[in-house]
Amino acid sequence: MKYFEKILIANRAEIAIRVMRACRELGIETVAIYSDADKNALHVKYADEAFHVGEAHPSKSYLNMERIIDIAHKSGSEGVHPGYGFLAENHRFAGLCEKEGIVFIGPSSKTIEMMGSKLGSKHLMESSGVPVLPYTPEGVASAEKAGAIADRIGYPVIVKASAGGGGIGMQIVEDPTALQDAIDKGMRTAKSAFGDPTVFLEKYLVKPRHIEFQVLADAHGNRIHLFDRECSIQRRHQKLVEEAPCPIMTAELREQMASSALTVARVSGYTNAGTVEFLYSNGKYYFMEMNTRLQVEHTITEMITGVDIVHKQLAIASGEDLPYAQEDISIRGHAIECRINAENPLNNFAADPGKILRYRSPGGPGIRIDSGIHMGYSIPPNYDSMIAKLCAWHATRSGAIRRMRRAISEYVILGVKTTIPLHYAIMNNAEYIAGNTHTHFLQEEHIAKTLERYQRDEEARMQTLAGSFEQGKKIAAISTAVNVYLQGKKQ
Ligand code: MV4
Repeated sequence: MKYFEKILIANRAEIAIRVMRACRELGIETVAIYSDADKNALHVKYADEAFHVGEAHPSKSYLNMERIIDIAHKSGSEGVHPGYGFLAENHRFAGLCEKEGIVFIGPSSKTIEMMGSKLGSKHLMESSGVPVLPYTPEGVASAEKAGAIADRIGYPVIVKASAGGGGIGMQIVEDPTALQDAIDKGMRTAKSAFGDPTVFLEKYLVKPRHIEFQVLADAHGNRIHLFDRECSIQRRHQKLVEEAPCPIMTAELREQMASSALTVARVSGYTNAGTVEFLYSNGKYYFMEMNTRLQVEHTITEMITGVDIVHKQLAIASGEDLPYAQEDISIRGHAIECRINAENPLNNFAADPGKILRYRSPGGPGIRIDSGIHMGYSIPPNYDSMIAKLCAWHATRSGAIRRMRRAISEYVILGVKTTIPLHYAIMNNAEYIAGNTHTHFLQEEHIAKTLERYQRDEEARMQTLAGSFEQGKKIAAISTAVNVYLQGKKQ
């Protein structure tokens, strides 16, 4: 069963390749699109056919709905897989596909639109018995009116854009005197980022955990979850390290959260793969939002469940039944993902695009790499800085951490700065090893301490590895980078 003869992948880089890999295994032909900046990109070479879609700027290429639909028709593609980012959560694009008789490989435009309203989806989940944080049921514009509710909720509160997500327009408010300014600022940001100024208030949780559940739902009312992921380690709302399952999950909490996640999927009429995002603090969890797309970190769920999520997306989109029931899915072992970004962790994570001069990727037992780069490839400056996802699986969490350290030690990327040294520091951090993560983990002092120790270890290793030119050069680069980072910390 191959579900489709041919599909178009409306994305680029590692995620486009990930989708095409599933297609090739199934015998589905693939159509790539590429911008001016991506003429030499790996996803173009991997595809069976490739079409130029426009200029480098996303609005002229990967976001150009009409042009993409046009290419889908011209190439005879029966479906479009949007990957993540770009058009993946654009209900108008999903609707356009529906209208044009092209299968959008994701949920319905209606569900995407409904979940796009953070306020609307909170109403629905609250009335369906899913825990939510105390909030203002309507949009707020004046502190005069919202102040009474904020008093009742209790400070600190957070201002959030209803059309938002990903942290844009968010403002933390510590006391009533700061409320009006925060609402004004939130509304301005929301208006310019989303064209919708609606903001609401919610109880603010200090240093919560971000825990999410992967769900799959077919068009015939079958719904399952693929367990949980812990995604708290982030910077500026970009996740850096994820793991599955969540290290503090208990059987009881998992049962409750999974049941809530499946309720979210049911009441939203969800189909295809999606993620239900919760915040967790002091033994309690709260629904935040649903991501109506395949996520970057789906890989680690695949590693612990053995389910090929992209394969299931294709099956569901073609009208197939989910081939299993909840009891058929279990967790096997533990998986961690490190996002390797072409940026300098020691210079405020500034993007560092450019040419890859040396590239050697890890391998061996339990390692998975999803990437769109190779030696000699020039990373264009126009897009996201994530260049590879390094995932490690092991029967145990501590084994997965050790395996990740081993894989990192094998990874050679020269020519651009990357987040690799930071990942090594995290994998050696006592708090991380103990499973004590939260959304502000990277702002804590202990990370700097781990980097310091890591630097000493690396200097010792450099002596023994001096014979290996590439390794020596790599470690020297890391050492220098760590120094710069620590100097930055002291200022
Ligand atoms: C919060 C919060 C604390 N309290 N809401 C950030 C993006 C969006 N998905 C929700 N976010 C948060 N909402 C309340 N009521 C803290 C965050 C938050 C966060 C959440 C998940 C992952 C990383 C984060 C980093 C900073 C803040």
